[in-house]
Order: sequence, then structure tokens, then C-alpha cells
Amino acid sequence: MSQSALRRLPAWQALQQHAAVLGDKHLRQLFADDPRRGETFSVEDVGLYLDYSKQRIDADTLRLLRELATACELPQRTEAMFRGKRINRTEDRAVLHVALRAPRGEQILLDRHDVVAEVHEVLDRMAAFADRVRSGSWLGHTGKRIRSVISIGIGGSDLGPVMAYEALRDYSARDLTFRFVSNVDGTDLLEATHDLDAAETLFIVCSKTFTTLETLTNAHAARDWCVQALGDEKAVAKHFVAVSTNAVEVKKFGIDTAHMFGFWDWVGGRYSMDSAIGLSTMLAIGPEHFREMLAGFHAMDEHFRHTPYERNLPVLMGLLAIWNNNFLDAATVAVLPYEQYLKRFPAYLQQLTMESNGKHVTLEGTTVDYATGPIFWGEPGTNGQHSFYQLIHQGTRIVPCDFIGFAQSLNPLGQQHDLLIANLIAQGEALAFGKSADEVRAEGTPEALVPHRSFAGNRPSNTILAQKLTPHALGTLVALYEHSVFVQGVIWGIDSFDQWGVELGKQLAKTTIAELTAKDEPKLAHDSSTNTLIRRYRQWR
Ligand code: G6Q
Repeated sequence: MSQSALRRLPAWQALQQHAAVLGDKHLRQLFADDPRRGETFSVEDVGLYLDYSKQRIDADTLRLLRELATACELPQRTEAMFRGKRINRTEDRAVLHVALRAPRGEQILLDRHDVVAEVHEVLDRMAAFADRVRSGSWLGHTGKRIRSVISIGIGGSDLGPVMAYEALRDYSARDLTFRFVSNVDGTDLLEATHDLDAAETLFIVCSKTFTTLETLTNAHAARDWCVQALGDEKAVAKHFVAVSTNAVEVKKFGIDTAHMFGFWDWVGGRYSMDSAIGLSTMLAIGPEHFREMLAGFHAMDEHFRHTPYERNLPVLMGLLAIWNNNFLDAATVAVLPYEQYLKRFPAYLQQLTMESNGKHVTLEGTTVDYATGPIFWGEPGTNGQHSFYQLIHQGTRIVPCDFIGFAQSLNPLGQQHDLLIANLIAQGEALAFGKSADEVRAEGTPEALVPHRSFAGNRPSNTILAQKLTPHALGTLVALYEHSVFVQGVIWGIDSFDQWGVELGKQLAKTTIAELTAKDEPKLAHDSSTNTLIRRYRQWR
């Protein structure tokens, strides 16, 4: 098979040769060669400081990566996205999450229609609704004020809202309880509702299509719970609102479209936390903070669109990810926030990165002959240090890490924040420089233990610091990853905005459910494993 166009590019080939030469150079050496390396390879903008000096790169690596970006037409592709071109080719859609945070008055035309005006119309409706709920003037069916909000959704209609709520909890109305239900496992809904008073509970049903099995099943069960508790079908009007693009289905469910908050087909699920899908976020932190978060997103959008690649945060992050993935053969990325409020950030990023770039064919439909999206995973620090960091330090695989931290704690408690950040900084240092056998010996370690206690080092990481976790900072951080994912997708020449694998999942269970629940023994025509599993479940259920 002939090589793909990407691998034939001079910049790609030069990077391959460069990796062979640089590959053996230890970070210790690279730091010794340039005493100012820490400053050379770091950049600060829109409130974020990115230190990428502990990546296994030199100035040539970056130059070649930038050449690769140009050869892959990153500037043109970026402009195409910002200008609303239909860059999601397999779904023939524009990709305009950047319009969700464009300031009022700015214009982005899609089919000669200004989408920014529409965005702000919805934001204003959301704000008016959020104010009513937060102030207690929106009353439930029996006249009680709302005390609990349950957001029902899944995937892109859940992970963003959950992550943002947890991340910005410090800014949230503490007299309101927020819960999120996504799994079709009834336990999720039952645990979320069991201690709540239906008369004080508001459900937000979040579904772009309003046809997703899990969400609709949970929404129907929630409606039954509410109607049963309040003894009146009419209660639905005061206890259910919807976020969707599908007014017909919302109406069918029984939600008045006056209580529906819309968005558009040009917002991908995993890029929708700053659309009406973020209604729960706005209810929690209030419209003003929500707008601050949008301003953070927008600041990063502008930075991405206009900053030269040498200092462009998402471009640097994206290109370094390409380097690690395609030239150093790192198959995964660990994202390690040293911030308890970001505990759901790795899960959120898993969808953003893996659903976007987990693709095996190019936009033209040819099978790729290079690795695409890496596996993302992670946990907040310092917890991970006591479990999986062992493998990162001393295992046989390279795991590039993104360390994320904030200089100021939202909950100062004695020296705890300094301890937290000391750990973040020390981990990156240890990964990069390791500990040689001689250093271990010099500590008086018995010879037999020296190999066990030595660390090779040379393990790459990024460190991302911000001053404080604010709504604005969260916006910049999420947009940083969104655009970094885009950069990688452009280099690989794939469609980062479709998700046919997810669509498959939405189809598959349909036949199986009928077979699991049929009254008479069904005729099964699957493979022998699937047939046996179905029979065993029927016996045991
Ligand atoms: C996201 C995906 C997927 C989607 C869910 C929920 O990019 O498309 O995770 O968000 O399947 O879909 P609905 O919002 O249509 O219910």
C-alpha cells in the first residue's frame, strides 16, 4: 500500500528523521543545553501559563511541527470553521461552537443568517428563567419554590453540564441542590430523586435530538415520579423544561415549547456546554457568571484565531500532542488537575478528545496509516499519585501528562494549597529528570534495590497554570482543549465533528431488547456467544 498524503509530506518525513535523532536525547541534556529552557518553552496568554519545556522537543521540533501545520492548511481550516463553512463533511454541517460565545453585536453569517443574534436571544431567555428560579419566583405546581434541579441528558448533553457544575460549585447558589442523571440504569434516577420533594424539583431534559433512548426513558420515568407525587398531569408544566433542537418531540413529550431552550445543528453535543445545554450551569452560578465563562471561551477563541503559532496555546498543545502520538508513539494522555473542583474534567475531556478524534478514515474516506486520537484518562491530583502514577514513573510506556493547577485556592485551609501545588510541580520534575542509579546509590540504597528505586525520567509533560479557578478561567481552559483537538484533527485530516460510532450504539440494543424481554423463547440468530448471553439473562432475570 502506498503511503498516505500526510506521511509523504516533507514536514512529516523531516519530523520522522528528527525524532530518530532527538529520540535518545534526555530531558536532562536538553535542560543542560539551554539554561533558560523553562522560559524558552513556555507561553502566557488569556490568563493561562503553559510550560511545555518538559516535552521532548527542541526548537527544530517546533519549527517542523509548525511547517506540518501549514502544509496541512491549518490556517485555512481554522478560518473555515470560524466562518461557518460546512467543515463537518460527513454530516454536512457547519461547526460553530465559537458563535455560542461571540459577544452581542458580533456577526457570524450562516446561509446569510446571523447566528450570533439568535444565540443571544436564547441566552437572554435562559437568564430570565434562571433569575426566576434562583429568586424563588418560579413556583412549582403546588406553589412551592424550586429547591432541587435535576438535569437529565447523556454524553454531550450531560458531561459538560456535570463538569461545569462541579468546577464552578464554589460560585453556585448553595440553597439549590443540583443532580445529574444520565444512565439508563434506573439506579441513577432513583438515587437522584429518592430524598427529594417533587413539589420543589425542576427537571431539565437535555437532548439535542430528543430521541435518545436513555434520556427519553429517564425523562418519562421522572415525569411519572413527579405526576404520581403531585397527583396531577398538569404538574409537568411547572416541573419540566427542555433543551433541544427538536420542538416537535419536545411538544410530544408534553413540555410547552415556551419552556424549551433551543440550540442548533451546528453545535456538536460535546461542544455544547456553553449553549442552552448549560442551563443547569446558569441556574447554579447565575447569568452573570455564565457570561463570564462565555467571555473566557471567547478570549481563547480570539487567541487561537489571531495569535502567531509560536505563541498560540491551542496550536502548541495540539502540535505537541501530534509529536507525542505520532513520533514518540505515546498512545495515551493523562490529564491531571490538581484541583478538586475539576474532578470531572478528565471525564469531560475523554469525550471531547476521543469522540472527536477517534477516527480511522480521512475526510475523503481513506483508511489512515498513522495513529489518530490518543486515549485520554486521568484523575485529580494528588489522589492519582497514590495509585497509577507508579506506571507513569516506572512503567514501560510513555504517558504524556497535562498537569493543571491554580495559584489561589477557593478554599484556603492552612498550608494545604501549597502542599497541593508542591506536589504538582514535583511530579513534573520527577518525571522529566528521574533519579539515576548513582543518585540512588549515594543515598545508601543496598545494591539489590538500586534498579527498583531508579527512575529513568525523560517522561514528557505540560504544566498549565492559572491564577484562580473562575468561570472565565474555566471557559479558557475548555476552549484550549477544544481547539487543540481541532488542530490535531486537521493534521490527521479526519472529521473531528461526527460520531458514527455513537450512532451505532444508539441502534444496536434495539433488536436485543426485544429478544431479552419476549414472552416466548425467541429464535436467536446471533453468534454463539451472543445467543448464550441472551439465554442466560432470560433465565436469570
Ligand atoms: C456528542 C455526541 C453524543 C450526544 C449524546 C446525546 O457529541 O453526539 O454524546 O451528545 O448521544 O445526544 P442527544 O443530545 O441528542 O440526546
